[in-house]
Amino acid sequence: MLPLAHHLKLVDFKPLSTPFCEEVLQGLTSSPKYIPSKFFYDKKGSLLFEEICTLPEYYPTRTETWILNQFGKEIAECIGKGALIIEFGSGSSTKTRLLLDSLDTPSAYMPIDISKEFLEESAQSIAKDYPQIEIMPVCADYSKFFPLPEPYTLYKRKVGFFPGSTIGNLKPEEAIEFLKRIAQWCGKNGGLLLGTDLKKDHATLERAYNDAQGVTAQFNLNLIDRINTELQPTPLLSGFRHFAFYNEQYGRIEMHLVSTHTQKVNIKGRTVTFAEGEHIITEYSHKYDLSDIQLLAKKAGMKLEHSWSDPNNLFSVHYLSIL
Ligand code: AVI
Repeated sequence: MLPLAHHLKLVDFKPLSTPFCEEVLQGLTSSPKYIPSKFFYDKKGSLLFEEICTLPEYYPTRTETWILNQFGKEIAECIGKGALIIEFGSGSSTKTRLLLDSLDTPSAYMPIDISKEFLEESAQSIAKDYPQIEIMPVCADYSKFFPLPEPYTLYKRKVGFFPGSTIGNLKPEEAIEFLKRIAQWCGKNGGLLLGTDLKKDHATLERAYNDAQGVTAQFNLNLIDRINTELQPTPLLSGFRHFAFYNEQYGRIEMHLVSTHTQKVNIKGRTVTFAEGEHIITEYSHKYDLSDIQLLAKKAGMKLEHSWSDPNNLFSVHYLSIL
């Protein structure tokens, strides 16, 4: 990996994550059983997710990219000149480039990510391609509040960027808390550019999470491989199948793993049993229509100023101002 360029100073809050084993044990001894969706993203899971984003059935990534390209000028007008763009969970910063290309003289970009390795690489590459922009990478867990490092207060206008409909993976009450933290970080003159997946016919939604090539199934089942590998020598879970459906009542896709037979494993001295047909919840992916976003914004002390969508109303990008 390249060393960080001299002018790039990464601020490392050294975020600690709870050990995989403990969280898995807690989830598998709860009723109903669950595994937090953040555990999808080990090396293999991250590669599978990249593949999902290119699948014909998985429309969110290409549709959001289209929206950011198509409405770049209008988005730039909402954001205004000389803003500090703060991206939460910046990953490879691919969509950021589209945004930075459209913006009218952005001053600075602060990518925040829990993975230091990923962050260093992408910050380095953005710094090389956008030499006129100050890049301030921060390694931190944005699921909790922390004080943003200086000189962020120097920037009069601070705008958060949270694309990819990742907000959908939070429960509604968690999404409100997250938006409230963004409001605290970006302050009264600031805003948020947010990508969300829209509610639509169930067949389109369910196809996106049950692709013909079975990549989403592999992504889901990778959790079982992860448990079997990382919790060695004891767990040996087997015979799970992928299950994804749209839950109309909660407006969300749910991904589950279903045990096809009765089984028993030992995790850290605790016996975990699975009945035949028992489900483990692995992900919620909430879908929002415009009235849902308006309500969400209101509850978080924000106002929905503008929304952009594609001609098929598959996905939307919103600009929310902080009140
Ligand atoms: C990351 N997140 C927004 C994806 C989604 O659609 O909820 C994760 C995903 N799960 C299955 N396919 C994609």
